[in-house]
Amino acid sequence: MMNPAFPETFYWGGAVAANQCEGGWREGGKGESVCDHMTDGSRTAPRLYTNILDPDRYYPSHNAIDFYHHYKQDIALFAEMGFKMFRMSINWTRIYPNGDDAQPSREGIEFYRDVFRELKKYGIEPLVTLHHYEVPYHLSDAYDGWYDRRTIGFFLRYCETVFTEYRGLVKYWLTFNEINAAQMGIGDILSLGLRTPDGVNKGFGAPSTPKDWSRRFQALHHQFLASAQAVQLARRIDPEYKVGCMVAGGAFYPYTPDPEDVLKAQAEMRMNYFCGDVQIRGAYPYFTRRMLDQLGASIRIQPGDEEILKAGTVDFYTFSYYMSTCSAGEKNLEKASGNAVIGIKNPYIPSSDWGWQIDPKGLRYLLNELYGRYQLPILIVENGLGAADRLEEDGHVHDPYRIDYLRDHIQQIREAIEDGVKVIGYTPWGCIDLVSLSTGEMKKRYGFIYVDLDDKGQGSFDRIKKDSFFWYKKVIASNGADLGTD
Ligand code: BGP
Repeated sequence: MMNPAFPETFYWGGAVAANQCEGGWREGGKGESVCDHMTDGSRTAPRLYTNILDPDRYYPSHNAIDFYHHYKQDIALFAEMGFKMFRMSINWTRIYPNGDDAQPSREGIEFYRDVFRELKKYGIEPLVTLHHYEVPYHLSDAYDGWYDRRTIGFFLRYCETVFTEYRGLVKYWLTFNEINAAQMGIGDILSLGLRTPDGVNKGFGAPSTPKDWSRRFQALHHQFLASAQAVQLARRIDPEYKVGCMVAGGAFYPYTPDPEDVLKAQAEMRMNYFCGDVQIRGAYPYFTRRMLDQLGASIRIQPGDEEILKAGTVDFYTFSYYMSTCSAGEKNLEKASGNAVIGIKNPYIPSSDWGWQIDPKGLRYLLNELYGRYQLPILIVENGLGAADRLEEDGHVHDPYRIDYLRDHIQQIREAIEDGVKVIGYTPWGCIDLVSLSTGEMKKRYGFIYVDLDDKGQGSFDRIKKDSFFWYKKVIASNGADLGTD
C-alpha cells in the first residue's frame, strides 16, 4: 500500500516516560516521586495511592522495565527501526531528589547525559518532557505540590540545571505532560502533586466540590507560570532551544444533532484549548470565567502574573491522542473508558480491549481544529493501542491489530498534512512495552518491542521485536509511503 511520502524532515519516533520505563527507583541517588507511591492495578481493580510504601504491595514504577540499565540496548533497537526522534522524560527526582534540594545530584545529571549521548550517536533527536507525572514526593508531602507557589521556584531551579547541562545534546523540550490533566480525572496527585490521603484510586478521581476545583485550578495556574518562566529561561540559556506545550487531546462529537449535545461537545472540546490558549496565546481564554463559575472555582492571580504568561509562550503544540468520544446534554447513555478523556460511547466506532474508542479520523479532525486555532507546528507525541500481546512458543509476537491501528492513524495524519496542517512529527506511545499509567499493568502493551515481564514485575526483562517492529521500520524507511504489511 503506497502513499505519498511525508515531508522530508518529518520526525518519526516513539515516546516513553521515566516513571513508566526506568525503574532503578533507588539508584543513582534518586528520590521518591508521587508515582512511586502508586500500586499496581487492573482494568477492574483500581491502582491505590499510598503515602507509606506498603511492603506487601507491588509498586510498578520501582523496577518498571529497567530502562535505567537497558537504555543502550533499547536505544539501539529504536535506531534499528530508524527513529528520528525519541520522546522521554527526565524524572525530576533524579536531578533534585526531594525537589527543594539546594544542589542537584551529579549522578542523576550524568545518567541523562549518557542517554542523550547514546541517542546522538544514532542521530536520534530527543524530545524531553520536564514533568511527566513525576512530582517529587517530598514536594507533595511538605508543600502540597503545585498548590504552593514556592514549587514554581523549585521547578525553575531544576529547569535551569537541565537546560544548562544538556546544551548541545537536546533541542526540543516540553514543559508539562498533559497539563490539562488538572481539569480531568488524573489531576490531583499525579499531575499536580496535591497532598493526598491514602485510598482507592485517589490519583484518578475528578473533584466533586468547588473547593477542590479551586485547589486544582490554583495549582494549574502555578504550572502555567512555571511553564512560561521555563520558556524564557530556556531561551536565555540557549537560543536554539524550542519549547512546546503538551495537552491530552480528544475529539468530542455531539451524540446527536440536538443543540444541547452540540453545545456540550463544544464545551468539552475546550479541554483541548484551555491550556493551549494560555501557553500559546499567553492569556486565559474568553470562556474561563464562566467555566470556573460553573464549577464554583476561582483562581488567585497576583499582580505581574498576566505579564509572565504573555512573555513565555511556547514554540509548538504537542498532544496525546488515543480516542474520540461523544458529548450529550442530559441523557442517560453508556460511557466509554479512558484515562484522561472519558465520554459517551460512539456506536459507529470500535473499542480496544480496555474500552478505549478507536477513531483514526478523529485525529485528522482534531489536527485541523488545533492548527486552525494556533497555526503553530504540531507533533502528535502519544498515540497507540494498548493490547494484551502474546509471546508465542516460537519466540514471536504477532500484533496485526497494532499495525492496523497505527497504519490507520498515520493515514489520517497524512490527510491532515494534505489539508494544510503543519504536522512535524509522530512519536507513538510506549514504543517499547512499559507500565500502564491508568492500570499499572504490564499486560496492557503498546510497544514495537515486547518486554518479557508480567504484571508483578516477574520475567527475564528480555526485549523481543514484535511484527510491528519490522512494519514500523519500513514505514520510517519509506518516509511514510509504504504502510503495507508484507
Ligand atoms: C497518557 C499518559 C501516558 C500513558 C498513556 C497511555 O495519558 O501521558 O503516560 O500512559 O496515557 O495510558 P495508559 O498507560 O493508561 O494505557
